[in-house]
Amino acid sequence: MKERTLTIIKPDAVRNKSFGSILQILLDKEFDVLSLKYLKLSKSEAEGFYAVHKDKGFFQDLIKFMTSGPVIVCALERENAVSYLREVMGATDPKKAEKSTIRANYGTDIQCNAIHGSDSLENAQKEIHYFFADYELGSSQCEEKVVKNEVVRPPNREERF
Ligand code: RTP
Ligand code: MG
Repeated sequence: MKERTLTIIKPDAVRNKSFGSILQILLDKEFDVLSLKYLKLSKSEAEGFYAVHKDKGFFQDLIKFMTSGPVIVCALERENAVSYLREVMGATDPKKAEKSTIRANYGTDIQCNAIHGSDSLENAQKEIHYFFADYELGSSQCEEKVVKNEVVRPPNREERF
């Protein structure tokens, strides 16, 4: 069944310019991109996103890391997207991750591990809506709404030029 999940390409992978390669891997693994944003998380956005870890010893370091530079947040769709993304990402600690995984190839250590992926379908829903409004998730949905409401439709390419 097709599922949606959320990935974040973390500040380390944006800083070292491996985000293009990571996105290409996801496309090659047949994830569809529903929406994508390049942004810098505020402290409160990062704290809210990782609230489940607020009592962990690594929480403050994690927030500092996640706000240290821009990230790319991306809503993805695929068959079994949640578990397959986790498989493609590899273990949290890149040193323990399977050799072919994104974290093994692009991560540095247990904190700077290049990529986030939702860990359950329920969290995926919550995390996608943390960053994206419904109308941002997929151009086909937008077009359908525009046509139904008989609002002015975006011109096609020929009409625009
Ligand atoms: P994520 O949520 O980012 O996909 O990572 P994950 O499920 O594999 O791991 P999780 O336990 O949820 O940890 C969230 C992120 O916190 C940082 N971390 N640092 N210093 C440490 O011991 C430590 N442990 C975790 C990592 O950036 C990890 O991905
Ligand atoms: Mg996690």
